[in-house]
Amino acid sequence: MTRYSSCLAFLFFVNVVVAAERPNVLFIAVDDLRPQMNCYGKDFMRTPNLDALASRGVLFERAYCMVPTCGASRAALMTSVRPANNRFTTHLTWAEKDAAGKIPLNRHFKNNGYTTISLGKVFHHPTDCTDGWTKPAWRSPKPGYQDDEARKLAIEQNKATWPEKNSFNAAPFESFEGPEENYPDVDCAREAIRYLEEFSNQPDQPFFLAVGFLKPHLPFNAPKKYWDLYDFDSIPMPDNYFHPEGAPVGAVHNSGELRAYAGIHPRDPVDERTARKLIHGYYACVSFTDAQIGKLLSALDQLNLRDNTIVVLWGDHGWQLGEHQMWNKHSCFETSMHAPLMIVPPADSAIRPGSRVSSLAEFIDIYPTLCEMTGLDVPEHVEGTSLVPVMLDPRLPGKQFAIGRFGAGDTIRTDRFRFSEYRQQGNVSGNMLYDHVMDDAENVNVAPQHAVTVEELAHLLRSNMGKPNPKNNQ
Ligand SMILES: [Ca+2]
Repeated sequence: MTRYSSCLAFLFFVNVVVAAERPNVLFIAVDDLRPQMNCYGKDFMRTPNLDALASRGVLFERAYCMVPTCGASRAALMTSVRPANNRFTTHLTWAEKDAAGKIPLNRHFKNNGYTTISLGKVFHHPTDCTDGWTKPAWRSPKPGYQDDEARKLAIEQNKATWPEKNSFNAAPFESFEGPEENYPDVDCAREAIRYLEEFSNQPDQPFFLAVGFLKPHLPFNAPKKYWDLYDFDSIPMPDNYFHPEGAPVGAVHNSGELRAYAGIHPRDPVDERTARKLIHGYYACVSFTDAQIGKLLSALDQLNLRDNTIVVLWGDHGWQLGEHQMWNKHSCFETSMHAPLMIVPPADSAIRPGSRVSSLAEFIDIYPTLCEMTGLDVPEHVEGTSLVPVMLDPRLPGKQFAIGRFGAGDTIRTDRFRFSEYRQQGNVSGNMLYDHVMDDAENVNVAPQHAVTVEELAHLLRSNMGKPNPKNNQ
């Protein structure tokens, strides 16, 4: 053996040994899940598995997405690059285009010896950053609606009633009495367990298994038994089913995503009965997804993978369930930006199970956090900071601000305030300030009364927000 080849053999050996000791990662994304769980203080929610997950690890009480829409949020999280007005802007964002040359999280793990698998919705596009996966990303072929006749009829009725709509979806909810295996998310959990079984037979090979559930994204389609966990008659309307006072033009949207669905008027406020039905459907879908996550956690236990597997759970952004008479995401309000984040460490960690971190966290922080927890280097381009210090000691002050954006708005959250600034043709066209000590529902814009705070926060926002992508300037 030459000195060169023995050196290579040694390096290979070191790599294998280190890789074998590295913890696995089960990376769970839940589409459009806001912190609507029992463990986030919503004590009427039936989310036993998510609550159990929180008790196994660390719950971030104030984690924020970077952009409240699917593709853009996921691209920022998966690359740890801040969004800008020409980077990560829509639900159709491609991470590999808007962050070309940056190593995405999946590829970083693959490059470091992990088997990386994508099941369900992880990136918005299944073929985004595809060379970061060991196998092509997999999605269930099962249909989202179980009653296909009802689906077709609803679309026709939608077209006939409101031909002025731009697109025509079926009903925004479905309660199904048949077998739950017919839904794509159940199929996705089944596939994930199949992989976990495979991985449990290869204990020396670390894995990064990404599993992206589709619910509670619209339409709120779930088996009837999950709807039955909640009583329609006791579902309340939001306390603030009205527009916020003094919000600038463009801050409040018209819930366009919802309005494509059958039975939803193209412009008028959603009537109270439909609003409560939507809220009921969202709750049902949260519990439905909770049950799928429970299957994954049980499989981890049964396959003896629990002790050496990090579990990360994130919803890709918040959701307005009628607050400010808005539905969907797509705003700079707290309801759109605030999202669930939980991280469960391996068994030998010094991180205390059941910890809650109340300091601010940004979704770009997930990437370097996972690097630190698995002993991987942090690539130079990464803009987030590891959350491990606050996970070890939740009393630490943590991040001083969380910055995000949507459309023409840039927004910053500090411990006390949320401040957002809107631009047209590069000039500031409006702003809004909410004092969370006085008004945590963000009902009254107090920017006009707090000029000094506005100036300070505008400066903090502008000096720390994402840099535009020079390649996207036309
Ligand atoms: Ca989403």
